Amino acid sequence: MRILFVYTDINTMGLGARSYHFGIGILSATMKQRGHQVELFYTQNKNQLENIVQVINAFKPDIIGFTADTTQIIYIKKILAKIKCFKKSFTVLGGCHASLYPECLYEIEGLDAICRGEGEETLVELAGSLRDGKDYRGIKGLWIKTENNRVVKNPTRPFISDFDALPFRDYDLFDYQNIINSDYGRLSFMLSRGCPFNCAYCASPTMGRLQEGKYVRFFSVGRAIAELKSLKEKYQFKTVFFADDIFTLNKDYVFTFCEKYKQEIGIPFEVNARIETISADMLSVLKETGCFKIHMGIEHGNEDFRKNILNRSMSNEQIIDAFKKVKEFGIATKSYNIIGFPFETKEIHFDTVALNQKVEPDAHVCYVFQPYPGTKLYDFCRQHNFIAADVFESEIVSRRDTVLNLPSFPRKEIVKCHRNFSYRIYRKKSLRKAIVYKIYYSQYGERLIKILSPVKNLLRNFAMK
Ligand code: B12
Ligand code: SF4
Repeated sequence: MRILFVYTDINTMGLGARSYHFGIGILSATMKQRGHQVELFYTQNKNQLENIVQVINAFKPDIIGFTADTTQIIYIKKILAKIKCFKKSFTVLGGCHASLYPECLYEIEGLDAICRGEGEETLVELAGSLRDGKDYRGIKGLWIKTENNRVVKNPTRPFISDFDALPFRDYDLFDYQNIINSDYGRLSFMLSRGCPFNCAYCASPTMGRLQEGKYVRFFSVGRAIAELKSLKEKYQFKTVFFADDIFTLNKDYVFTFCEKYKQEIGIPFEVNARIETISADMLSVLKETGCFKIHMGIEHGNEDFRKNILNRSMSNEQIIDAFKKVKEFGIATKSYNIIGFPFETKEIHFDTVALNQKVEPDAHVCYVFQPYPGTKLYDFCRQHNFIAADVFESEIVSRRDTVLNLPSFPRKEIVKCHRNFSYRIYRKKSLRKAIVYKIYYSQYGERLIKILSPVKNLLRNFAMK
């Protein structure tokens, strides 16, 4: 069978960097392993959606497999409207939006099915049934449209238990060297799936409740290193970013992984960590292995708000201590922050500014809160009428603007505070950094950055000094 994957990457922030998709990477490898042919339609440009028509004409797919998070749904709808005439292809949507809001199947015209949860086995079964002319309406993991817009809702299947048995992800499908180059020579990699924590704004824990079995899984160290080695042979990269939810979750794993990584890969790397998992012995091993930056979520600087609304139990003291420890080991830090949560006020947003001023991260990001279906905070927003029912009909612009209507924190104020966030953090310590960030987050920042993307390396070095 011929499968065309569609991955739109529109209005996502970043200096023009293209992105890899781990989900499509593994689905593609799985399908190729079963003898199917695979193609990809990838775009970062909303004015080039109709280019898919040429790809469909040339490739003649039996299945068109879309992937999307909530921010991309609007573009998937537009593509489906443009390819209405290609009735011969079976259309299926997977990813976190369809998984957590399967009802979108009723709302998206031209879509035949959605996949809930992990898609490897589901897609293999679907392709096999379509090829053999078998009835596919009972395939686990799928909701399928039948006659008169009726939907068969099959249960999900358990999480994949033999995680190591998954093939190496397909990187060739993407222009992978180009992706690495567009991200400053950085290769992104994932060792795991899942997160055991339960932050109220995050889609990850909700995905964990969708299927039976063990959600948090890591590749064995041997399996992970083997895939990294194959990448090292094929591509040129200067650093590695482990994009796992929490790289530092299991101390023993980190120690064993680092030992092998140092021997067999030896390329500087950065990781995501959760405050509570930071310890001196782990930092020492990480530093020795070449870890140069650790990203940690602060998300909000007010301890009570963080505990009660975001369901994040760490104290401010723990946050300050974790950032301090990381720095003591000569490792750079990056903080993640969010503004515009339900019930937030401008006043308590300044606690986030203050905490960042205190921990002095070397880098940081601040996003405007977006409510994702399936999360606690999404339900909260609906209950309190902070968002309209048709919220997904609007373009969600790279988390620089809010879709919420909050009496406690008006939209105008949220946007203004977001634009000034970085400036406020750095103005006392480094005016140069503060000004560069002010431009980056300004109204025209995104456009300016696109224009300046050929010299983005220079800009980054200038800003980070
Ligand atoms: C790595 C990552 C990234 C990477 C890679 C992008 C990507 N889309 O994979 C980067 C850094 C580029 C990124 C960017 C963004 N991300 Co991101 N990202 C993640 C992260 C940490 C892991 C995702 C992952 O790779 N999981 C492992 C793979 C194997 O799972 P998967 O992609 O879900 O795929 C499986 C199934 O869903 C299914 N499936 C998926 N697609 C399809 C298609 C078909 C046809 C079928 C049958 C099945 C199927 O099968 C796959 C294999 O089992 C998650 C958090 C999390 N833990 O899930 C956030 C997450 C997905 N990201 C999120 C967001 C918001 C974004 C951005 C919008 C942020 C921004 N820049 O503005 C962009 C959007 C980019 C885009 N165009 O999709 C949100 C999405 C929330 C939501 N409900 O919409 C998440 C859930 C984090 C959160 N805040 O809760 N992200
Ligand atoms: S720790 Fe990170 S990945 Fe885990 S639930 Fe919280 S925000 Fe999501």
